[in-house]
Formats: sequence, C-alpha cells, structure tokens
Amino acid sequence: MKRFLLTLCLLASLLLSSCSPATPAATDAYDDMIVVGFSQVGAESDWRNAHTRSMMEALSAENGYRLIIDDAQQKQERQITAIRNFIHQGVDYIVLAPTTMAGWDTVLTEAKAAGVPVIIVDRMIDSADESLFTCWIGSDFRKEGDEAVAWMEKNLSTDAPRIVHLQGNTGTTAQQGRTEGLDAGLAKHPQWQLVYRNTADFTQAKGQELVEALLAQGIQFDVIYSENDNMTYGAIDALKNAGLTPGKDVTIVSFDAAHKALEMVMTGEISYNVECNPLHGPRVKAVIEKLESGSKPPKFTFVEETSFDTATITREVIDSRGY
Ligand code: GZL
Repeated sequence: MKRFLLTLCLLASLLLSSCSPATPAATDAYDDMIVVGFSQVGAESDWRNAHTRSMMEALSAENGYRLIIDDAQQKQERQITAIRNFIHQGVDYIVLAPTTMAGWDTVLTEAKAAGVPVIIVDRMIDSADESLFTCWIGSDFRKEGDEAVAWMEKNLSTDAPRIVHLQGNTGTTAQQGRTEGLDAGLAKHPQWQLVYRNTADFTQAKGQELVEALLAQGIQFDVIYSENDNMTYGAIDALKNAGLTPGKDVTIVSFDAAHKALEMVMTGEISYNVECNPLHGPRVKAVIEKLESGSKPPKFTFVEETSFDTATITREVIDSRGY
C-alpha cells in the first residue's frame, strides 16, 4: 500500500505539476487499501474463469483490496512483463498463477529485491530457491490422476481398454500430475492400451479437433482420459457428431468438475469427474491477512477436492456447488 501510494504520488506530482492543483481524492482512494497484482494464466477454461471470479470476490474493494488482474493469454512472457509492471507500480503483493513450471527465477528475484511478496496459486513453479515465493496454494495433481485410475480399475467395462489421452498444456504441473497418474495405471495394467496421446491445451476447440481427427482415421477406442472439462466438452461434441453416445460407446474420465461438466455426469455423458478446486480467493485473502498481521502462512497449502461419478451424483450435490 505504501509503495503503491508513493508511486502514485510521484506520478501525480509529475502530472499535476503543470496543471490544476492536486486532487487529494486521486491518492486518498488507496490510502487504506491493500494493492494486489494478480497475473492470471488466461481465460481458457470454465475452471480458469471460476478461479478468476474467486479471486475478484475475495480481494474486492469492499474487503479493502485494490486488485489489478493481468490476463496472460497462456503466455509466460506476458506474465513476466506483468510482474515487472506490478513491481514498478509498487503493489503490496503479487499473486501468480503460473502458465508453466520453468523460467521464473529471474523475475521473482526482481520481486524479492523490491520487497514484494509473491503468492503462487494453482500450478507450481520449478525453482531451486523457495525463498523467491512466500507460499503456494493449489491442488495435488498426481493424486487427482491416481483417483481417476482407481475409478477406471473398478468401473471400466473391459480389462483391455483402448485409451485416448487428451493432455493439458505441456509442462504444467496440472498436466504432469494427471499424466503421471495415468502412466502409473498403464504400468500396473499391461493390458491397458494407450492408443493416442496429445495436448489439447486445456481448450474445447482443440479437444474436439483431436477427437474428430481420430474418428476420421477410424481409430478405435473405449476410453477418453481428458485432463480438463473443456477438452472433454470438445471430445463429446466430436463423438456426438460422429453418431456415438458419450458415456456409453466411450467411457469419459474428466478433471475439474465444473458445473456444466457435473450436469454431464448426471446425464451419463461423463462417467467420472475429478474435482480441481478453483476457489483460491478466500485462501489468498487469509494468507495476506496473516502476512499483514506479521505472522507466517504455511509454505504449501493443498486445497480439498473430491470426485463424482454417474452412479452417485445427485441434483442436490450439483446445486450445492460453488462453481
Ligand atoms: C488446474 C488448472 C488447469 C485446469 C484447467 O489447477 O491449472 O488449468 O484443470 C485450466 O481447466 O485451464
């Protein structure tokens, strides 16, 4: 707040030195607010939009925050630029939802040198120096993959499934953990066949495009293991357009458990959905309040998550969901 106010005053004095007398309201507005710069991956999925909404609701003006959000459009270089801008603007905190794992040390060293605490949310970064970030809040992606495989072991209609694997953005911890879970299942069950694996970048359009291409080539498969709901929506459209019934002709395992996807679990189009909880806003707010009061938050916090299948989901469960 102090840094942001100082920067604002300097900018205001430069601007106002040659025009009308200073407008005190221009700087008073942030007098007692905590200024947070949030570098968000993008708006590629329902999950991501729920994540952004959660941050906006928690870090609201009513709660005493000025939240500056930068949408990186899934490009790390835009995030690095945004972080540098936040430092320059003198924000009190930086929240980073990293597009990918590697390549953060330089810019986080700059944030550390400027004395701006960095809170990492969602995916994790790969850094040798954990002092470059204050703490991390996110999901156990490997556990999510293991849960999906455990369900497959008990519920698939064949012992030798032919599996199509739609991966998220390559090099993200979400993609790596969910892929590791499936790879462990493939190693444990030699009769499971991986017939296709490719990234669809967590997007619906790419998910549909890849499955359409498989169907056009006549590739046979029994299961689609899709690392997020938006790729799943695309895959389902491709199956339906080819006259196939998702959930019956092809078992679909998905991740995120967004509201729209849970409706599809209810109808049976999606057979199993592993939740990836995007509601990080309240947790980030709690971390900032801890830091403001001079105490230390835990270095790593895993959010609670569950999973849903067609056999057990209910309307009450869906209606009770926060996203
Ligand atoms: C997971 C998150 C992933 C979601 C996708 O925490 O990083 O990115 O699973 C989103 O929907 O695009």
